[in-house]
Parts: sequence; structure tokens; C-alpha cells
Amino acid sequence: MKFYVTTPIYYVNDLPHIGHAYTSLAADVLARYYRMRGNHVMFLTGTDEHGQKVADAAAKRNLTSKEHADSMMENFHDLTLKLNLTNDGFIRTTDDEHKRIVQELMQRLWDKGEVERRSYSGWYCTPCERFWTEKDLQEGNCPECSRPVEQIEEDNYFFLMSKYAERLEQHIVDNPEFILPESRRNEVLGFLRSQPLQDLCISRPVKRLDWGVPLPFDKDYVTYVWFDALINYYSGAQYLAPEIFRLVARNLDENEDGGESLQLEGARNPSDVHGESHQLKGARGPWPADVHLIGKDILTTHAVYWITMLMALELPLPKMIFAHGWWTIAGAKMSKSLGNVVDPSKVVDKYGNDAFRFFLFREVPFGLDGDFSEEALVGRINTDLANDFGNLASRTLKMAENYFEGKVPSPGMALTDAEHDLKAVAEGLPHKVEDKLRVLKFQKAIEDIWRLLTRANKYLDDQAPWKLAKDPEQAERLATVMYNTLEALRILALHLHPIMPDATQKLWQALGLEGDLDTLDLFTNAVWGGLKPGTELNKLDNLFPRIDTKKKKDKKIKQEKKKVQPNNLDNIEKKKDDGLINIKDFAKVELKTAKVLEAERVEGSEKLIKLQVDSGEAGQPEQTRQIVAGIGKAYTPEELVGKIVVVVANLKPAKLMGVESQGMLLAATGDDGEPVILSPEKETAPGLRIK
Ligand code: ME8
Repeated sequence: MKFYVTTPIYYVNDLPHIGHAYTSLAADVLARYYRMRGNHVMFLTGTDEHGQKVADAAAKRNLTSKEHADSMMENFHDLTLKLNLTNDGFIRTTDDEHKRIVQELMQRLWDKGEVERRSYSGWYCTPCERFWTEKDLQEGNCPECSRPVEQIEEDNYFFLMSKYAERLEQHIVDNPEFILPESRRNEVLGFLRSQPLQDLCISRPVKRLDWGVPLPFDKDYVTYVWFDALINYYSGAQYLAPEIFRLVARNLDENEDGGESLQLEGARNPSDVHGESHQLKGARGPWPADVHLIGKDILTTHAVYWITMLMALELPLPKMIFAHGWWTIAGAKMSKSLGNVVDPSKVVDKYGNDAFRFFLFREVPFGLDGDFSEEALVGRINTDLANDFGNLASRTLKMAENYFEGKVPSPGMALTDAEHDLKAVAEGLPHKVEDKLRVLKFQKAIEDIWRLLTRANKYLDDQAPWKLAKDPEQAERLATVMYNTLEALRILALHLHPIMPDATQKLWQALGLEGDLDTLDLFTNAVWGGLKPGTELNKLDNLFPRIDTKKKKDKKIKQEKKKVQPNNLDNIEKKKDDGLINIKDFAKVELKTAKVLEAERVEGSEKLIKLQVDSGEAGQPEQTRQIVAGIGKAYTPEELVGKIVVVVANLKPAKLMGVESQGMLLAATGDDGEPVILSPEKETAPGLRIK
């Protein structure tokens, strides 16, 4: 099977921002996923370098258009490296090979009578590079950018797009997944049904704009930038296709006279694509695209111009066009003038590539608009990645190290419902994820994967290996529990790899597994029980260190404290001589429930354990604090994670053995003199006030 995914090629008139990163990352997730499903994959991205906008941007910098494009494309190319994209090619519309193919296709359209020369007068918007009719205009201005338009009369070349209107509409009706999401499909159908489709002007006279691909049949004109740009999807599939596609094509050539075909699975024969025959060299390569990923801003150019053009060229049509939603900042469009453009490189430098990728696809359903904020990103990192994922990995591996000398234990034969349950969730996962990713429901796929993650965390909490470890008779049960949790982690690493390639590869190695996850087959590897007992496990650094949101808040609190009047009675300590305190005094002590997120021993101390606890108000963003407690002789760090405890939340921070404690954990002293932690009688949320 093959899978070909594209991103828009980005204009080199500006710098990349998180919107560009979003589309490219979505393509990368798909490319990685389909590679892991055994497909020959092609993933293409690149830059759109011709046209008026680029020529204008170059003129502003006193550079030639090519000099400008050469320097600006670097920013987009660098971003592919920063985001760890696995694109197979990076196409530039100034590549000689691309220009040659544009000319080849334009000549074909001309020869087939799909293009006509006409005298034309109309309203032209220079920044949008589009002609408008009188009735399109809004208050005399361009309906797209609201800028003034000018009346232009000239001869131009027109693609006879109108004659494909019916066929296009029928194709969209017959193929419900051709344009996704459905709202965008309806938008295109609405557009086609509301007005007759016009022919499209596809040339610009050189005297007005010379920065473009010359028309092969008239040297006084260049190709309209959108026509040149859209062809990248086809031209790139010819000259930038990974070697494997060329091998397939070569093998087919050698076997043309009826010898046994060496055709790889899914590689296409020129005559069996959509039942149409076409002669272009390399047609047995990745074409047609399986998914064109675009933003909702460029839907018409793709769903209407590009598709009718392919129809006219008699080339196979792409399988799907997916137009995703828009990222805004505090509800506003990103723009230089507002100064709110978010540079994806900076986000990656600060929070890591995996966290950025995860956030983009977890936070907002692909297809809908979303608002980007650092606060929301940090929330996801601390909750989903540090608490749920990182924690499961680190506590499981730590326990395996402590209880089984860092080796995968051999599970016992006796399995309980808990194991059957965990296994069933894991076994259902590959097909669930496949169903979601087929229609690009990234968020839903992540939710499915998280179901296994949550189940594994619960399994660990319920089975409490730290308790089993204390009882030699439970040795077999302990091995079973640890084996199953490690196995769940292995399945999680496989499924999360396309979304978080770095963290999952680290986890894979920590599980003692070999190979590059990118090259492994997902379905064969995701069979439950793949982990071999006896495998040496490796150390794992914290996959997603928690981001301290407290420092910022402390600063705020300090500033507010300064405002408190010194003669405020509430701030004056009153001495009591009877040893009793009144209710007001008690009310000053802020007691809260808190959830233990992480726990580890303070180095060099038998007694002290350092805890990260969430003491946030219920329903509010998480508030984490570090508490050092002298409970190390009675409790192991592993058994503390997940527990709801009671803390004094407004105690002045103090240092214990050099480690800061921001509060106190409440514990009673048991009969044996050892501490017994206080917990609410029923399972409660963290952050509840105790009064
Ligand atoms: O339109 N949110 O290039 P372009 C989400 N060269 N995605 C966004 C976004 C945002 N705020 N802003 C941009 C062009 N994008 C043409 C394309 S293709 C043959 C030619 C993404 O640099 C989204 O994918 O303006 C959008 O479609 C694309 O960047 C536009 O990039």
C-alpha cells in the first residue's frame, strides 16, 4: 500500500508561525502512522515562491525575487528540522524540475483545448492576484481583503473551468470523504450550487508581473501563481518521490512484456488508477495524493480549481482534501501589526517538540478553530503528559528496578479480571486508532490511547505492587502486575509514536526494546505479550518534567501582600495565655486535600520523601507544590503516588536537608511511633478546603 500526504506550500513573503507548523505536523503524524502500518509513504511540503506577493516583498527589501525567496525559504526549511518532520521532499516552485512540469501540463491543457485566449476586462486586486466581477465587489473594494481594486483590460488565457462544474459536484456528492470535515464539504457544494462556475484566468502578462513560470505557448505571459503552486503536488510526486516508488516503477517497466510482476503491494499500474489511463512518466509513483492537508482559507483553490484542473488533465484525483481550522491568539487572528504572532521554534525550544505536537492535536478537534495560549499548553503538559504519561512510565520502571533488578519479570499463569480488562483495552486499540486517523480525528485517537493509559494507571493503583512487594507470598502476583504494566507501556509507546516521536523512542529504549519505532510495523508489534521476560530495562529520565507554575503565582502573591496595611488587625498576632486558640486563629490555617503526583526519596535521608502534590481548587487549573515529609520509614514513594492526602497549604516555605517544602503533610503518630498519613475517608478531589 502507498500513502501520499501533502501540506500547502507556504508563501515566502513572511515568517512561519504556529499555523504553518500545525498543518505540517498533522502531515507528519499521518506519515509516521502510515509508515508504521507498512505503507510506502510520501510526505511533501515546501514553499510557494512566485507571484505578486513575493515580488512585492522582495522589492521592499531591495532584493531580486529569487534572492528574497532563497533567503526566506530557509525559515520554512529550518522549521521542518526543528519540528523533526519526516518529509520526503521539500519542494520549491522555483525548482527547475517543477517549472518544467508546470510547462508540460500547461502545454497539455492548451493542446487539448482546455485553455482559451480572451480579451478580458475586470476589476483586479493586486495583493490577492484575482480578478473580480462588478457584482463581486464590496463597496467597490476587493471582497477578500477589502483593499481597492483597479479596472484592467487585457488579453489573457482562461482555463475552461465552467465545463467541469457538474462533474465536480457529482464527484463530491458520490464521495462523502472527498472533502472533510463535512462542514467544508457543504461549503463547497453550496458554492457550486449558488452560482454558475466561471472560467478561470490563469495567466498574467509579463509586462505587469514577470515573477512566474512562463507560459510555454506564449512567452509574453507567466502562469497564474495558484496554478503553478497547485501543480507542486503532482510535480513533487515525480521528482521528489522516495526511492522505493522509483524502484516500483522500474520493476514495472522491466516486467512490461508479461513476465512475473515485481510490483510491490499497492503500487499502481498506469491503467488501473480510477480506471483511467494516462501516459505521464512516473505515474506509478505516489500519485494520486491520499490526503491534501490545507487550512480552511484555501479551500476553493483546492476543491474547485485544482480538482477541475486534474479532470481536464485526465489525471487521477486525490482521495481526500482536509481543511483544518484556524489557530487564534486570545481570540484574535495572528498578525504582525497586532504583534501576536507565535513562533513555533520558540515554543519548541521552551516546551519541547513532543509537548507542542501533543498539545496541538489533543487540545482542539482537527477541523475546528482553536485558541493558542501558553497557559493551556502548560496545563496539558502538567496534567496529561507529566501526571498521566510520564508518571506511569517512571514509577513502573522504578519499581521494576527495585523489585526485579531492572529486568522484565515473568508473569504468573493466574490472571484476574484486572489483567483481562487491561489486555482487552490494549487489544482493541490498534483498530480504534486506525478508524479515527483514517478521517483525521487526531483528538479522538488520542482519547482512545489515553483510555489505555488511564486504565494502566488505575491497574497499578488498584493492584498496589508496593504492597505486594512486602509479602514474599505474593511474589508471583507482583511479577504479573509489573509485567502487565510494562506491557501496557510498550503498547502505549507504539501508538503514541506518531504524535510524540522523541518521548516514545526513549520509552521504547527504557523498556529494553530495540529498533527505531518509525520502522516497526504497528499492528504486528501491538500484539499483547510482546515483551520478553528477562529483558534488561534501562534508566529513563523524566519524560515530561512538570512545569512550575507556582513561581509566577508566588510573585503575584508577594506583590499583593505588599499592599496589605500594616495596621490591619487581622495581621497582628495576639498572644493567648490559656493555650487555646479561637476559631479565627484556626481559620488562618489553610488545610486542603491534595493529590500526590510524584514522590521520591530525598537523597541521603532515610526518613524524608519529596512529594509533588496537586492542591489546586477543584475545577481550577492544577496548582502543584513540593512538600517534604518525614514519612520515608513507613511509606515507599511508589505507594504514595495517586493518594489523596491532607496538607497545610499556607505554611511558610522551609528547607529540610536543603530541599524546599511548601507546606506540610498531615500524619498521625501510630502506636509504633511511625507516621500514619491522614486521608479523607472517601475518595475526593484535590484542593478541597478542610474546615
Ligand atoms: O496560502 N491556523 O500559503 P500561506 C491554522 N501559498 N493554520 C494556518 C494558520 C492559522 N492561523 N495560518 C496559516 C498559501 N495556516 C499558499 C498555498 S498551496 C498550493 C499554496 C496554514 O503561507 C494553513 O495550512 O498563506 C493555511 O492553509 C496555510 O498555512 C496558508 O499558508
